Amino acid sequence: MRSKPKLVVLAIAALAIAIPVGGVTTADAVPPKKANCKKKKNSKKKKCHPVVKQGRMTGQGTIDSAYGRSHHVFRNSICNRDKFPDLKVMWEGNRFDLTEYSSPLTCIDTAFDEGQPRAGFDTIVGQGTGVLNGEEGASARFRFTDAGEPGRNDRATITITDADGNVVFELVDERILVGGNHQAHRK
Ligand SMILES: [Ca+2]
Ligand SMILES: [Ca+2]
Repeated sequence: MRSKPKLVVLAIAALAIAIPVGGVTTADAVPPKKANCKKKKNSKKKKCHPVVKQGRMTGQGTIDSAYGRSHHVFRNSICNRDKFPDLKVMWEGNRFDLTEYSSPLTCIDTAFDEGQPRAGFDTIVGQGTGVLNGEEGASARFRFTDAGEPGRNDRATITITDADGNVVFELVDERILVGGNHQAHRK
């Protein structure tokens, strides 16, 4: 009957795992940020787009908006990585350079069609810190979509905030109508 105490210990261990302290697991306490989820209209449910782990997007675009004519460039934005931040945004004599991602770049496959070449995704979502007109401490959130060719159907969403937290530039789902092209790549 030597195995009995061992069984009791195992049972207690199993109970300890099943009932987390305070009834809240770590996963509950820190909900993951889901850049790929959007709340559906007239529904409490969120629709989540598939996240793609491999690929990259390159692109640039010129847009006329309430902030004047702007130009954005990203030369090599790699899915699921936080290396090589390279977003530049220029408008009306202002310039923002992304210098660090605050989380890995998310690549998602939405209802848009990236066209050729097939990349398996069409949209990148990212955020990070950077330099605004030579001053550090600014930040940006952005979302770029490749909707195939020509580039005029590609989309850009950008919010740039200065070191004091003021929004200094914003595009919300604007088509790149003046010129440019976003291009998703599988590798
Ligand atoms: Ca798609
Ligand atoms: Ca495109």
